[in-house]
Amino acid sequence: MEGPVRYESHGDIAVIRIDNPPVNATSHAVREGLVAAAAHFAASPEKVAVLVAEGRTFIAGADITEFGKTPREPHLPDVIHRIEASEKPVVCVIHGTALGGGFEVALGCHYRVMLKGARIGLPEVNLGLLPGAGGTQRLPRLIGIVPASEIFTSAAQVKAEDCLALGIVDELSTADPFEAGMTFARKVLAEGLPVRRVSEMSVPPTDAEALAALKKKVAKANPGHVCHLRAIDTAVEGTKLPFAEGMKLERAAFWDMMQTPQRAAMIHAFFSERKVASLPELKGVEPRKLAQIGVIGGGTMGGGIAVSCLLNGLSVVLIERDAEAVEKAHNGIARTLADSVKRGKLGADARDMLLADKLLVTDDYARLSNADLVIEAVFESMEVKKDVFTKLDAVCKPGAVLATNTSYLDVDEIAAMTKRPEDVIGLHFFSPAHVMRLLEIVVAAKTAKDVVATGFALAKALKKVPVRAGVCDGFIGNRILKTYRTAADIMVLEGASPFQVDKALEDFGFAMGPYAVADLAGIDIGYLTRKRLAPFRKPGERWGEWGDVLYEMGRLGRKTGHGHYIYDEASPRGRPDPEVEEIIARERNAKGITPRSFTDAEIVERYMAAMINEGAKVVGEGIALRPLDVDVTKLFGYGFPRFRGGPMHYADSLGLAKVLASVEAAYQAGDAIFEPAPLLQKLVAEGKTFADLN
Ligand code: T1G
Repeated sequence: MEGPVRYESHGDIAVIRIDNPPVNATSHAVREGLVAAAAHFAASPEKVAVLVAEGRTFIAGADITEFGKTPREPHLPDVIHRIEASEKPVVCVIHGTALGGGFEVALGCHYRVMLKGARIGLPEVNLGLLPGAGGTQRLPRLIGIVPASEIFTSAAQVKAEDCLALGIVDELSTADPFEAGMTFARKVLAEGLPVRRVSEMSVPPTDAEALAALKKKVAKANPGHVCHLRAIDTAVEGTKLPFAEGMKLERAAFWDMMQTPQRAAMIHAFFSERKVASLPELKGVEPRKLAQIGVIGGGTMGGGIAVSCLLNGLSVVLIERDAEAVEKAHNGIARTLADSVKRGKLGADARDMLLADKLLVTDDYARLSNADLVIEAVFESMEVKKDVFTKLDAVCKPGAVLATNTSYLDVDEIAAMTKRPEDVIGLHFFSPAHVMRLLEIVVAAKTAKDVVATGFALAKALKKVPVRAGVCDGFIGNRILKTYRTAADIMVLEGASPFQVDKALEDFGFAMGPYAVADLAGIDIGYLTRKRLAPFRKPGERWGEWGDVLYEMGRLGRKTGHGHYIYDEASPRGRPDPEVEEIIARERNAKGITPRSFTDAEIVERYMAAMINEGAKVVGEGIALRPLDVDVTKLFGYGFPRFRGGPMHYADSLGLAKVLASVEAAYQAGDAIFEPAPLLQKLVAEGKTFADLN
């Protein structure tokens, strides 16, 4: 048999091997190969078949690159039906990750062996889909509707031991897939184990209360998504029917989800997350060694960066200005690690080892002499940064990478302070740095290629999503944030309530609206940003100043229990403060503005137009390589709703001509921030999309 599926005969045992790198996805060729192998097995003397996969993992799902294209027969449900219908037992061996259609293939086999360390999952909801090859019909028959629904609505990966305990698999093994399969097949032969079809099993009784509670939890955890609850309904309604009817119901639901913009958006997010990490310019470029990391500053960012390094196997030397600050920084890191232990993310012994062997907090710069990469995370002042980089230039070994965690300052200017600007790079982490996955890698004019490669290697080591950014004020993320944040302020000045703005954007899918975010980040941050940007404002540019009033009133947001919202026992998540509306009304008055009402749709349109237009400028100027880099930045660093794919993907879904019209309308209203991006105008003129530039 040619192709990615091979058939081998080992006496009474047939071995069917799937070999479709990188993750054995069930591409068209694999599906055809499995159908041929099933037919061959039926016609051959072997008495039992073992299904295994080559490489690092069993089938990791349907081939996502085929989605959105015309589906080709055989479809996966039919392939699995043929395997399950076999009159002779079929055993599969799961290693690595059996996900989505891969796990559904396993559910179609009569027996499942799992290697220790392997995991299964049904992550289709991460792609805006639901299991479409029997997952919602077979898994409930094996373990019940509620446990099955927990698996396919959480997209969680279930460990081997738990799979055995749940009855999802029959045996665990520490052998390699082939040996594990052969051993179990011999047992099937020796004990005469029969064909056992999951589709013929009856569904265990369902605890209606538990099901209702799960639906409530799922709806709350996935606001705006359509696939999660549809998956549960499909399992519940489908398993009330004969299996084949249930499969039809699942298929219909699957195709409904396939047509949704959410599916397109989430698959765009899936592949974009991977594309940002592989830069053509870094092909064949070896990163420098990364074992010991230096961190300058033990505050919120420095401490978080140190924890992220420690939790991912790197040793850390953290520098603070004096003994008191050293102790404070050490205790801060110890507290964060203790929290990881409490949440079961880290063992107590491992924590003790990290603090004892992997972390050194000191005020002695000389201890950085062995560091491979040093990340400066001190106060955002160019003077302070320059002082630090002068010291680093003196103590760090040749070839050490010198990085700044600045969130907007000029990295070229910082690099120029050293005798080795080619070794300087920006590594912009997001708070909390040991949690937030985004890492903006800011490439300065003189940064060497292998230093860029080292930044990306660090991102991989820290399990971050790296986005390459050029040097400008605020790089990709914060530069765009400034613009749409100002657009929101202008709408408030014109009459919208900040609370309406937040609600409209939260309904659109953002985890938090801009004013709730301002309260979380701290009103003082916004105040300092406005002060810093004041000298650069263009004539006629409008901005909101009520934040300065809140600042002067000492209302700094959540940290003081009062910002735009009031945070107290009655409302820990905050309730709108009517006094803020009064402060804004006074500002409108002072500026001679007659307020008007806004619809939620208008707020979203104007806010997104600002974001997309600035995104187009960032791509047009080469600060971001492609529109997908802007999407990934907003998805992983700024709470952009994943089911909309990111601002640039969202723009394509709206139609760029429509977006440009919104931008031009706002620009004609006199706001310089809406000056149309040349790239947006060009794409509209050429009838192209942002996707064409990815
Ligand atoms: N289809 C096509 N390509 C895939 C793929 C897939 N399912 N999974 C991974 N790749 C590519 C990926 O783009 C990358 O390519 C390379 O493999 C390595 O991936 C009917 C409809 C398996 C845990 O959602 O979660 O089945 O960038 O960098 O970090 O019900 O990939 O090298 O060119 O991520 O080791 C359900 C998706 C599909 C699993 C490995 N399955 N994949 O992680 O490597 S829907 C999924 C993953 C479905 C049925 C439905 C991860 C991984 P490139 P990687 P990794």
